[in-house]
Amino acid sequence: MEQFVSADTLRERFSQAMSVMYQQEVPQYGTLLKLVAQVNQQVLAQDRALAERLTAADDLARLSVERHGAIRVGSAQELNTLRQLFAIMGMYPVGYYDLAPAGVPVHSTAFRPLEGDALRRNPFRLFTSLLRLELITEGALRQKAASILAARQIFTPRCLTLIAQHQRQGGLNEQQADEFVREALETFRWHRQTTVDRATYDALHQQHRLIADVVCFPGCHINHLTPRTLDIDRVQALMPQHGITPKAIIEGPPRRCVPILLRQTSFKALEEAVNFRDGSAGCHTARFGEIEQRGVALTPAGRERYDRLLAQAGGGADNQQHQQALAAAFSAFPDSEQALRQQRLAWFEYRLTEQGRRQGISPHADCETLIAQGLLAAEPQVYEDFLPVSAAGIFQSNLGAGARETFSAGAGRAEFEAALGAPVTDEMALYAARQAESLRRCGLSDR
Ligand code: OOG
Ligand code: NI
Repeated sequence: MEQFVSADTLRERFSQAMSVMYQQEVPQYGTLLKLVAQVNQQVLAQDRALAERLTAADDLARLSVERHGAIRVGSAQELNTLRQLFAIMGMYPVGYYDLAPAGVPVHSTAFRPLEGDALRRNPFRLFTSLLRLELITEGALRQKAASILAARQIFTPRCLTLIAQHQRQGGLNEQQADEFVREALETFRWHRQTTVDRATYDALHQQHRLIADVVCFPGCHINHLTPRTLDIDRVQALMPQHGITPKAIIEGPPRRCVPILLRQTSFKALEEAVNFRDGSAGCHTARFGEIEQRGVALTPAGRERYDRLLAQAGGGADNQQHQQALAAAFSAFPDSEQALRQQRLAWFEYRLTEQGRRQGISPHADCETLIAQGLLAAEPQVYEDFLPVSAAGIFQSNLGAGARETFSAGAGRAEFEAALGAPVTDEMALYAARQAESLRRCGLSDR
């Protein structure tokens, strides 16, 4: 029987190829990567405990690989084919994010690995947004956008053949895998040549900048990649010295002793030269670089409290004020692993310690008591998903200072899943299952 290349290996190769391509396309992203690596080295030199934890978790080698990227597509068919393409790399749709209420005419999911082993091997995921054409108010323009999208094919013929072949034979051999990565990459490449004339671009841009970005190009260019930083505040502060203009604020929760969820910031999208079909030249602003720092995943109760405190904190004029307002609001949020466990605000993964295995434990024992006795250990589960308010903030920072119209669109999730051709996995169910499974392995009943 033929040897197939594993999904994890394909994802690893694909994300590497994407990174190389993006650094060539957007040199400033390469500068950001260097800055992030520098700051990571400084943090590790100053924080020996962290360095040891990362080494023990076998995380050090993967510190510099990208954690996520983002793309935007225009039609159900495109989204549906992406689902099939990403499945080959072990990336499945998790979570539903409706950004319309925040003034961004898209809804989204993240294609990502589901299992702990796959995430550890390479966590690369793609935040994928589907444009909601129905939110274009002017009928003629909506029709035009739809027909432009219907006429384009964002996948190479060979890529489609390889997807079908994978589905038939259950995998790809070494040579097909190489070809698959190369062909899949083409879908996400930048094209300086638009598929429309200047007037069409302007009309769509006028409706919403994002609409022009999705509709006017032959592919769905990768619009950013995001490495992991060990100190997001420091990188944000250092960006200007490196000729990089950061967005005004760091999105997400404030800095904490026990980091929660996801903090992210980006640099402003660059103006890039494009050519229109009528031969005229112009520019387009869509592509940027981002960094992220992840913390523990929150339970529904924890998440509800996070959302409430975030709304309460409001926004500050600049990042410093914003972070102060957040810190004040989040003083009401417990900041120790023990409190997060006891109040069931965050998800953990449990394992018996050496002593616990030797001694054995009663299935109904209390977790905190066992931890205090040194029989049980709890590891925070990293948040692997996204935050709609933060995502909207990242989008908005690249959409210019135009008016923020909000859209309201009902039945979003059902429509999205119909376009996708599959349900999205509920992220909470994944964290809950992982915690329950870990308790079961310890011989403890779920609580
Ligand atoms: C996606 C913006 C959201 C994130 O990390 O939350 C995002 C986009 O601009 O297409 O990437
Ligand atoms: Ni992002």
